[in-house]
Amino acid sequence: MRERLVGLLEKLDLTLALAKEVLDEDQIDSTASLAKTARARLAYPDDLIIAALAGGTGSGKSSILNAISGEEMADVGGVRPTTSEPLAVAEPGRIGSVSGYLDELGIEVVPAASAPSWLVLVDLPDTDSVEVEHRHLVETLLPSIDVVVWVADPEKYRDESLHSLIRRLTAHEGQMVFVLNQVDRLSEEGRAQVVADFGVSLGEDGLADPTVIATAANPPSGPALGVDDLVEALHRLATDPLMLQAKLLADIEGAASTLAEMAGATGTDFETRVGELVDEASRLIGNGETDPATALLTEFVESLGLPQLDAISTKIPAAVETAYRQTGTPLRRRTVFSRLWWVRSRSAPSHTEQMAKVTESITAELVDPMREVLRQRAQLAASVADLSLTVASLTTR
Ligand SMILES: Nc1nc2c(ncn2[C@@H]2O[C@H](COP(=O)(O)OP(=O)(O)OP(=O)(O)O)[C@@H](O)[C@H]2O)c(=O)[nH]1
Ligand SMILES: [Mg+2]
Repeated sequence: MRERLVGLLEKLDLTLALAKEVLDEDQIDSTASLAKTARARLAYPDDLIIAALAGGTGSGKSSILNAISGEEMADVGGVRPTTSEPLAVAEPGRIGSVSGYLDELGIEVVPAASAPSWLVLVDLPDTDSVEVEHRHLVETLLPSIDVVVWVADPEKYRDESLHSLIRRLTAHEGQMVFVLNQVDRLSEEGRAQVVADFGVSLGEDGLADPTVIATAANPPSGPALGVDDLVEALHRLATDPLMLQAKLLADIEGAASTLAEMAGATGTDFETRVGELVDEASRLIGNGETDPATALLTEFVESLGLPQLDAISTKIPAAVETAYRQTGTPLRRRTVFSRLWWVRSRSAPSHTEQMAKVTESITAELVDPMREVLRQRAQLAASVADLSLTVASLTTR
């Protein structure tokens, strides 16, 4: 499978190379960085997962990290938001294999002797903070992480700031686990109700079968609850050979559909329409009606609705003028000397020859460049379609 994923990333690179010819840099930025991240992910071990704790401030992310790693690694606080920089913990022996990848993401990784060897756990700043950069950090980091553990508490599990993020990530359902923390503050009955309602709210976001785990990671009294269940759920993901594949496929599928949208439809009737256009524009130019010809050509280019044709649009008046010169009319018009007019018109090319030259000129100046833009887009669209089909064939396997 690994080779197939590498092959798929090569296809994505080829598609990106075509996209660079057709689309603006900022349109392909996110896809390019996704390709880079996916490649980097394939380079680190697949017998461990990087899981990040995300969610609102005070929900208990740092407390869960401490409970799982068995040490007080992260600050747990009363002054919110407590965590402002992401922090990862890993078993000392695994640090070497992931520190490069995490370093690229700006995440410091520290050793925790009792952390499971198959898990690198990242404590993220909150997702609902007034500190906007936290949210930004979370949004840019999440695509690089294998599993996200969304942590909520009994008061905030229906918060829009959490659910708006989930709705954008439904394709990644298989890489998400939900935790309802601080259940020690609820009665037995209340726990079941809130867990069920959390599941309902996630269903409303578009998730088919979300995993919701009730925990009390750091209750003021009594033992921690549910942390083992969470570890078990994460272990299932870590040992699922299809998990990483599913994540990368979902990422690439998302990239392919974004590119497909931007590549747009190329319009199969272009050749028929352009043939009629050139005939009509040439007739107008032949009659000296250059302004209506310019308007007609401009309207046609605009009707194609492609920003890449803007440069051609601006060349239309000059191209019409060049075509008009092919009729020889400017000379005839400028001449007041009737004898010269007579000599010129006798030696002037026939009307049919003139019209052929006008058509040729319009084609060379405007239609051929339009064809080139459309050809590049068609190539991109074909490449994107090929990419999507390959993803689909691997997804259903
Ligand atoms: N009652 C109860 N309190 C908890 C539990 N887990 C955490 N807390 C408390 O909730 C508060 C916030 O916990 P943190 O772990 O710092 O929460 P956080 O999600 O990391 O918060 P930020 O870093 O601000 O995003 C602390 O006072 C914890 O002691 C729990 O299971 N039960
Ligand atoms: Mg914290």
